[in-house]
Amino acid sequence: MSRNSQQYEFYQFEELTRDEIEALQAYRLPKTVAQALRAPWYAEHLDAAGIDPDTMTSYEALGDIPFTTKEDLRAGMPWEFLAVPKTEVVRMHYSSGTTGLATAIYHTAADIRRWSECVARGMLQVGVTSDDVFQNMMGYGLFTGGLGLHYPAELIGCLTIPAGAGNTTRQIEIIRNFGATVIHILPSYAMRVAHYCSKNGIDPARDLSLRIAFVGAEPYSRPARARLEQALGVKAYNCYGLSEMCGPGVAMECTAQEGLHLREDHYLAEIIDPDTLQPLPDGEEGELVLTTLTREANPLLRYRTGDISRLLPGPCPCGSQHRRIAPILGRTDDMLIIRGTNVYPMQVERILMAMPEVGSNYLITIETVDEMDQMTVSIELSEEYFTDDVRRLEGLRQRICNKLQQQLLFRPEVKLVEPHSLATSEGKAKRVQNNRQ
Ligand code: DLL
Repeated sequence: MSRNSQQYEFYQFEELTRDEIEALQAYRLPKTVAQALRAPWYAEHLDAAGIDPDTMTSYEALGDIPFTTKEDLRAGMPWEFLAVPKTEVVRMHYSSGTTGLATAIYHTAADIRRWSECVARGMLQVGVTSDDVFQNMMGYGLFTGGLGLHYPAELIGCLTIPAGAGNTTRQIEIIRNFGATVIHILPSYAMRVAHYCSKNGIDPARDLSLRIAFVGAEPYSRPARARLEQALGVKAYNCYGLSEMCGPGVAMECTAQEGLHLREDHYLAEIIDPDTLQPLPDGEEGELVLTTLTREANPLLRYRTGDISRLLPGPCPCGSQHRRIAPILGRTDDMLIIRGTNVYPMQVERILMAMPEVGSNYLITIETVDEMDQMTVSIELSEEYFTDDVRRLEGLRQRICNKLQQQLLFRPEVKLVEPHSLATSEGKAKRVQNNRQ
């Protein structure tokens, strides 16, 4: 018999009213500031900024607190941000470091429990039950994608399979043998699994028992999600997070799939203009800034995530009153400035993934040619469309160039390549190669 979400005590926080959420935030913010003051870094910097935790009882007061950046975390490595004695720490994760030196984040036992409950709420919200068989196809280890969904799945009572990333033959074998119904996977890896299935005559909708995929850790567009859902016969729910904020589960999609609900009783969110650092109103795109509200070991105040999103105004059709963010468009440091135009790889992906002629992988290369920036998009063709007919290929190439030009306001070079010929990686996909001088 399946248990429903109401039977999990921690699920009640999902059902708070707007007033209750805001009251809880106002109650927790001064406590979090006081906790942060136990860390040497914040003791020094908050004192210098004249911050008194007792006055931090409103969203507006938050604006007085200085931002914390990834550079600050690096400068404070390894212990400056730790707010509890080392003996109280039970786990450490290390951020992937794709944009520079990695940083450590520490957790007490209570931090781990709260993190698990946050993620479990997101899983329950889309209908995961203790009857589900959950196969975690994300890397285990310092990366938070593995353990970050493992414990929540166990908390719900799922049969939990720590498959880890890669080895697609074995993944499919396990899905089949043990009847996995829910998976957690990187979007780029999901498309490789889909390709493996089609190459081996497996129709996931018919031959596998999958129904839900939690997909995150890297940006992907709506058309890419539609492809993934179709190819694997699942409903795919976006899951966002970052190591600095525990990991996955900061925000997750509900069944309405109209944005990702923040777990606002644990994270306070702001959107700022990354240039002026001023807060932006709901609905405007900018950098997501997060403050932890319950973390003991590593409280972070106004942490600049570097991720571009917006707070979605208005209530969600699902009824939850936790606010939503739009899917992440990219990182501030992913933004390419080409001939004076700002370009996010996701803008390119949205166009490509909506075209059935295009396969699942693409690579943007930036070079300097005659002292000018040149952007080349190498695009895999889909297997159905792959042809020797040069005229047809040239027609398609021109069509893609035109669509990209309309979006980007300059004309990139487009190269069509064979299906599955671009390099793939076990971890997060690399979409941009910057060879600019
Ligand atoms: O990627 C945590 C995670 C694991 C999230 C599994 C979701 C699922 P990091 O390795 O520290 O942590 O990388 C964090 O990845 O700042 C975003 O730029 C990006 N990212 C994470 N989730 C999404 C998403 C994990 N759903 C960085 N959409 C973040 C877009 C995402 N980007």
